[in-house]
Amino acid sequence: MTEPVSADLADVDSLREEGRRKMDWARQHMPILGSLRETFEDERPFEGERIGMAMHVEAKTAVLAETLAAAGAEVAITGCNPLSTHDDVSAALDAVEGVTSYARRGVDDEEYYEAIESVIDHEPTITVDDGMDLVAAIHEDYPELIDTIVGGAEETTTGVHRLRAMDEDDELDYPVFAVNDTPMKRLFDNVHGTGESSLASIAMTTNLSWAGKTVVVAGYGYCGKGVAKKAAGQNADVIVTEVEPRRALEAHMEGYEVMPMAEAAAEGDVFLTTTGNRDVIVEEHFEAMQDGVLLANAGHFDVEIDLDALDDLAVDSYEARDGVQAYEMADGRRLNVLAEGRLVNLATPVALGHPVEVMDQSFGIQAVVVRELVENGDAYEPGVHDVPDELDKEVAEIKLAAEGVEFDELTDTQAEYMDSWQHGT
Ligand code: RBV
Repeated sequence: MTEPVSADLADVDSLREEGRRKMDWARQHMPILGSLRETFEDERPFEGERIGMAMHVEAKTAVLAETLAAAGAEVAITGCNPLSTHDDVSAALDAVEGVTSYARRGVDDEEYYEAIESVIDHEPTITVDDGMDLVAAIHEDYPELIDTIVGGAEETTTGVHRLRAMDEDDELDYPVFAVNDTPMKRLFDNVHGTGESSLASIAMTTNLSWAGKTVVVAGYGYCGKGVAKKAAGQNADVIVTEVEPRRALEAHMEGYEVMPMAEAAAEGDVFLTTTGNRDVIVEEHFEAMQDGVLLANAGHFDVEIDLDALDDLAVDSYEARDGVQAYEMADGRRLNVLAEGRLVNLATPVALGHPVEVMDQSFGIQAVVVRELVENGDAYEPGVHDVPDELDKEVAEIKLAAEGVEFDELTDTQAEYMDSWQHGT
């Protein structure tokens, strides 16, 4: 079991101050959570609930945790990636009434899972996950808690993918909302968030330019689309690799070059994986790459680039810059891996995660989904559930109101027309 982060850090007070400053900044740009928080503070709808969270513990996530606590919940949180925690934010969050944070940056696998167990020790009634590690640990090691768990929410593509596989096997024993799959999340967070923050993190970590580069984007799902679009927008030539024929065709029609990784390997200056699958860049690709290439991953887990094979091929390896590990090949070529192949937008030393505005949307959905579980949890069977469309629209409307954007409403005649099949030529 891990101690809360505050017990574990030197100079906690100044860390807290810095963490609080980051949270205050994020909060100023999160009108959706701000609006929900006002009602939550008045009504305290989560009184008596214990919310266990495993998420990237940085400023925006901290604002979500604080919002859930403001609604009356007892919140226990840890990280969902060994490198994405901001210790100052974790310390500031741990000082918030009703919140305990166990997140530390740079934990090893054992410490990572110990912190998850510490969260589970709070006996959560609701889980909020990013990647499904919390749901998995509860089902594997603490199944006795499942009876009192109302439900959960899952933030990311990989987590939803794992949950659906678990559900198919009839192994998922409580309801979980697929927050990732709802429009207000994935059309913004996955596309714009991943696109902007991955490129920003790579640029800040390397101080290198996008213009004039050839960027190979592996995977043309929502994340890959965002990365490809933003890289092209920064004047890079973009190559897309895909395994799904319609996505390959979409990328082709969008104007990108599409080719197998075996060919792209020799062409690229920067490689960015977004597939959610393992072994996307492997030995045969490393062998074909040019000197000086950058290798980075934007998928949830560090399985897309085969670092063991790269390590075996290398005659030397050294830290070329903070967050950049160079692997030198026998022929002198250097292949540079960012953030140990972990989520590049969150795991480099300078990474800040997705921009605040998109996380406000994703976390706005998280907050209303938790409210739905508290209010109507009994109505949901164990298994993966789509976010009810009304909740997704509610969050969109709060955001539009905050932006001062007005939009049209259907007239009664239009609504009737849309609902009928009788109107023809
Ligand atoms: N993500 N969180 C952040 N807190 O800064 N940035 C990205 C943050 C989430 C995003 O929603 C994505 O689905 C997930 O991280 C991948 O782990």
